[in-house]
Amino acid sequence: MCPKTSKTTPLLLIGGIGFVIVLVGITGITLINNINLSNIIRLNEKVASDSVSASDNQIKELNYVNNHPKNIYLKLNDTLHADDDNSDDDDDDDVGNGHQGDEAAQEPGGGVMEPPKVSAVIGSDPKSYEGRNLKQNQTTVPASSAVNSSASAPSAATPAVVFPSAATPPPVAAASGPVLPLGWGKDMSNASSDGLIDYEKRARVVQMMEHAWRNYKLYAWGKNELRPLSQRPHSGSIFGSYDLGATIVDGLDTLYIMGLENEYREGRDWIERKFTLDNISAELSVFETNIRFVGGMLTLYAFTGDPLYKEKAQHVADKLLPAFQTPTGIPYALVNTKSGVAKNYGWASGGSSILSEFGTLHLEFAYLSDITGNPLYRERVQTIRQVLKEIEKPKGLYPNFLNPKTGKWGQLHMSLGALGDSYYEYLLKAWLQSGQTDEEAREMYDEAMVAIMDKMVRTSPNGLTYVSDLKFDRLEHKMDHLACFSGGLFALGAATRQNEHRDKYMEVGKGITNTCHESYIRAPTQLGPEAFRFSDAVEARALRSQEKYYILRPETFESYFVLWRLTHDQKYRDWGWEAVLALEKHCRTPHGYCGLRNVYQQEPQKDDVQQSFFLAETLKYLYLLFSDDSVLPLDEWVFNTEAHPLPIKGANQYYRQAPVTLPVSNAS
Ligand code: DMJ
Repeated sequence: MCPKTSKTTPLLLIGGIGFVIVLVGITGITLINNINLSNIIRLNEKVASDSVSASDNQIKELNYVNNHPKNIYLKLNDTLHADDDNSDDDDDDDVGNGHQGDEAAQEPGGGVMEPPKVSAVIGSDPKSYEGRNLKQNQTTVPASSAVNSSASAPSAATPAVVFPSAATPPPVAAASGPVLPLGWGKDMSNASSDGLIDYEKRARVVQMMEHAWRNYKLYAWGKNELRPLSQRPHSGSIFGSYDLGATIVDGLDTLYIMGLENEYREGRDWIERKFTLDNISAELSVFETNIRFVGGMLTLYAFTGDPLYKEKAQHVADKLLPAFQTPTGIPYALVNTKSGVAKNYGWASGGSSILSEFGTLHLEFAYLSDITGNPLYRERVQTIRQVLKEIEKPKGLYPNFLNPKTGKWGQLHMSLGALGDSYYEYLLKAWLQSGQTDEEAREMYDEAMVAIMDKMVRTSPNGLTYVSDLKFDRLEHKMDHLACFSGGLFALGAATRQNEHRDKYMEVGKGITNTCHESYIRAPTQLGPEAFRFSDAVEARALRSQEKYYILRPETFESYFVLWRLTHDQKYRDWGWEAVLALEKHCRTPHGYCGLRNVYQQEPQKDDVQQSFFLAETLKYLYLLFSDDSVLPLDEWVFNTEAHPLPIKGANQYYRQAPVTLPVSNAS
């Protein structure tokens, strides 16, 4: 034994040394190749640690092929043209293609698809508006005909998955079933046959989204927002330091629409395993939590049919319900997720609730009732509606403050910007969401907007249309950036009903959008200030230091998008592209996007906050601006105020209505 051992020992030693040399060599090469990937590795470690308990069968089948909104058309046409001899097999050519002063401050292409057609009054009038149409056929397809019909392997027409960035990390865990065939590479090689997709510009927006998401993942994963300069989480946001993943929930539908599959999977996975409001004692804004978390989850549920999102939406909404326990049913602004204690902001006029907050719950709560079968949520917002319908309105206008105990108005301040804005938005959109059956909402919208046009919309000496705030009887000739969404709102009001106000709505909508663009191009940064004023001396410029900032807000781009869809006037895309370039020049940093402290400086200081709405809204609207009209068509989808698209009842197969059940919520 011993001699044998002594002979073999040197051989083993030599062999071992050789093995170690080879191993070190391989490792060295690998390290060199990966030296610039350290951040990605770090990122994947972070995700992997989150994923440690997730087994494959916990990852729900995503079923993009059948459920992705871009494929609605393929499926619809498969159904509608099944017997159509004229249809060719060219599917390959189808391209999937603060409101309250917050912090006090959407193809076809060849094949069976026809080019987008339209109606002037969306969904009802066969004539085009200004010769432009959206989509003529408003088709309802039984849910069974398209959704979940085949979780099959990708067909020959399914393009390879090509992701824009080599830095995209691998999936956390493989999902069973087909993989997302969004076909970015095919789109690019096929070029636009109908001229409606601006591939290059849209790809740039996708890259921006990747950059924003990647850095959020690196430095703030699971936290609410990112501080790009300090490369750490932003705990001073409206959702505080609680790990609610606001950027994940807010940005996830944008990832889905853009086809960023890996990123989408990571976000869904985080929501499944980490997102909860149980066992935390957070004092949350009812409004912000609703529009970002409930709204985000509802859109994801509509897109995917994944019950996870329905459950989470209901979970969040239930946490908000205690805020509605007031004598009038007008909810408080803030609610503690543990105790259920609710209250209003100390600064709000005489303990008032805020119009843009309690008035911006209707879309989400109504849809939640329809997909859960629980009427309770709709009842809550219907109560708010009745209070607002019956209350006397000074000069036909809605003041920003309403006391939830007395049901009386607070200070007579009216605004289409901070504190008022999205209330008006939800009147029109509740009617649209209902399939244009909620006439009460449309009437309230028309009455309010006619009063606003009369009392608050003005034209500057040089012809700029703006909507001014009104304080008691005095116009303050100032317009908030937040009010820039109203260009699109007026235009959408015009495009959806042929009434006596239609031409005026369109004129005002275009005018406001133009003015907001002016507020951008009059700043050296080409980005617009938080508020801008009109006087004999200035037009569309901020005067006060505290209104010169830009926090990555979306409202102006939202109006560019809506006006583009309704008119196809190239200028709206040009304006959007100007904005993309300005964002890239001034707001992009190596680690995400920041707002600016003063848009009038050549080299403005950055604010070190990447707002969650930058991913939810700003980049989504810019992406849709460069997409064709079949991506989230406006006669099938209505956007909540955080740009989360919700399906239109009777017009959209993804509405996913549930049978009505008895109320089950125990949180009322
Ligand atoms: C978003 O949260 C929503 O658009 C809200 O209605 C207003 N404020 C921000 C974006 O600026």
